[in-house]
Amino acid sequence: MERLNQKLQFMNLEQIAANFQLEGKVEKVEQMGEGFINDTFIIRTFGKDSPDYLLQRKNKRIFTNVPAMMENIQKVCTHIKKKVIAKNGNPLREAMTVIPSTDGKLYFKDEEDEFWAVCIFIADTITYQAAKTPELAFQGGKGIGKFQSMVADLNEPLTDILPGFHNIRYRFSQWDKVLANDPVGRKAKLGKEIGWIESRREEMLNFWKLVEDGEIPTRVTHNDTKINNILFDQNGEVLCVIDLDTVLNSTCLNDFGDAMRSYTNTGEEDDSDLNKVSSDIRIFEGFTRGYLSETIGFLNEKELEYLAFSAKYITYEQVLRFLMDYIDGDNYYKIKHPEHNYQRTIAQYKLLTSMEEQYDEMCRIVRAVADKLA
Ligand code: GN1
Ligand code: MG
Repeated sequence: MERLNQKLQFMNLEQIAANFQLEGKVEKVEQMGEGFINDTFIIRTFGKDSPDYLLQRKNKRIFTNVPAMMENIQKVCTHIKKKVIAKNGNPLREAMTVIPSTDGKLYFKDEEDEFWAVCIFIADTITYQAAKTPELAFQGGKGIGKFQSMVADLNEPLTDILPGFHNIRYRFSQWDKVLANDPVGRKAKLGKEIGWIESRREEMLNFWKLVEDGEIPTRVTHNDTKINNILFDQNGEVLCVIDLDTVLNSTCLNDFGDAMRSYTNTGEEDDSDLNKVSSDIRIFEGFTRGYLSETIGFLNEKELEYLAFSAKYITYEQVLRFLMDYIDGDNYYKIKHPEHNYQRTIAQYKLLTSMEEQYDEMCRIVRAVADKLA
């Protein structure tokens, strides 16, 4: 029975794939990855003449305007491709390629109103779940920096498909509502953890005020710069930044901070052994060197001043988001067990405190790297 269900699902996926302008004949469709948000599959085609493809069912509860999201992605990819071509690069490998549906849209909407999108699967690449060496972090930093510098002159407007995504003022408005409702009665036992959030509220809002006031500028940014969203080539260099669902206008600092949240963590994002979790300053330094080597030319003085802070900011935001989802009854992130969001919360909090302990050193590193490049 299990096998039969699998087969049925498999057949449905093939039918979904048939709605896109694919080259070659589909061999099979397989599940891929373990994203927290979307469902991802790989479409294998027969033979070497046609590429394989990534097929994604976009989470429409989170992405409430998939057509606008796909438009954003297309604008960014088209822009990057032009730059890659100008440098004699390979636009099919150094940029994502969105495949239109058979009726010429950037997505396909199925009978159940689910949204699907396809892009070319870039073969022969390497992805990492963690940055084990400063050298890898350096390359990752270059990759994100290069991405930001390539899209810095994108003039076409992007739709704000996730209003308030890394905006802590917006996150607090959600937080306050969830805590007031306490829908599954979890709040009472979480006094200490709620205190972690409240004791830093003002510090975080003070930072965000600089963004609101324009002292820290808003640019085109990726907003989900975890290391597994970067494709490396066989030489260990960054080929392409993927997972562009969250490309938005925001501050570059969020991309830096989110990368530091994932790259520098010596444990897992949801590690059950807190002793394994800490922020590795050597990785921070490696990434900073790579990142600033690509961005020093356009970042302003305030951005440099707050670069190290952004690591704390995004890690704090992630603690808040996981804890908020736990209090809310686990509606946002996919979970593997009932306490998963709580486990993620405390692991990310451990990471945050590790960053706080090393914050002066992080600031010193940013300054030293920037001065050297200036
Ligand atoms: C989500 O889908 P994924 O795993 O790349 C989330 C990020 C979080 C991350 C936590 C749209 O990213 O913001 O940082 O999980 N994406 C969205 O690992 O909420
Ligand atoms: Mg991802």
